[in-house]
Amino acid sequence: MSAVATPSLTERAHEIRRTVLLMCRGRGQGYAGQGLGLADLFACLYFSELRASVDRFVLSTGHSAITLFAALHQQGVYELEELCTYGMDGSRIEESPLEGTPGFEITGGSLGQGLSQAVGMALGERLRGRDSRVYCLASDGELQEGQTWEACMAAGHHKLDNLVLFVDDNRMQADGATADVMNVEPVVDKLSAFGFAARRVDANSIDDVLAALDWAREQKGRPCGLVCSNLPGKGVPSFEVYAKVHYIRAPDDVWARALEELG
Ligand SMILES: Cc1ncc(C[n+]2csc(CCOP(=O)(O)OP(=O)(O)O)c2C)c(N)n1
Ligand SMILES: [Mg+2]
Repeated sequence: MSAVATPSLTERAHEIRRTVLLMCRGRGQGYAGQGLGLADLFACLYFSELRASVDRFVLSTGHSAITLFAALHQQGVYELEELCTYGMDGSRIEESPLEGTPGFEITGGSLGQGLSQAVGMALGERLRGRDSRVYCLASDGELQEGQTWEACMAAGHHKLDNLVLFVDDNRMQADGATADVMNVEPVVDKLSAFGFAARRVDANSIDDVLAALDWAREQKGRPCGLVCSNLPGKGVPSFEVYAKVHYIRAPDDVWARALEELG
């Protein structure tokens, strides 16, 4: 009998990146930069950290759903054939999916709301006496939404140590560099002021992400904030140079070359 080796987290991340490119290739467009940049974080979350049917993941940044769809593909939730209908009319593989789409807790699209919902879930889990942990991904652009800070204030006030906020610190948003549109720094200091245990993470390093998740589980009596530096387009050199490109629309040969570069 031959044993089937479990893929490493590096292999998981690589496969997420490949799926992201194949999904975008279907219609020739999509949030490829985000999908590639966040692949290492999602590999760690979905293949190491999250406990099935216990922990919850709330995607506040709806348009980064492409990464989650790609991770769910490796969990057997979605076939690649269906994922390649990403963004097409009638497909449930929407660029910003609705609550009820398998694997998605909330409706995406209107940014800045997910952390409030995650705070409610974390409070609810605690009231029920469960040891569930709630993880929420919000973006640097979403920090410009006042509601995000209201949610931070509530999380700090209620000492929600079952809540982890990831800030996708890719330093871009739809209209350019976040620092130019409206600076959100210093994020670690701001989260700390709202009562979080907060630190920066290199979210393109599997080791750094795993160490940060270990650190987060050790924090007691306050929520955690992990500010996740990542490079949009990571792993595909010709896309890394689009570091400030929020949405990529390109002819088929560009996607074919990107897949070759990824290897
Ligand atoms: C409430 C709300 N305001 C504005 C928008 C329009 N919008 C879509 S994406 C985006 C940029 C958000 O920043 P970020 O998530 O950091 O972008 P990325 O890093 O993915 O480029 C904006 C403002 C929206 N979807 N929802
Ligand atoms: Mg951003």
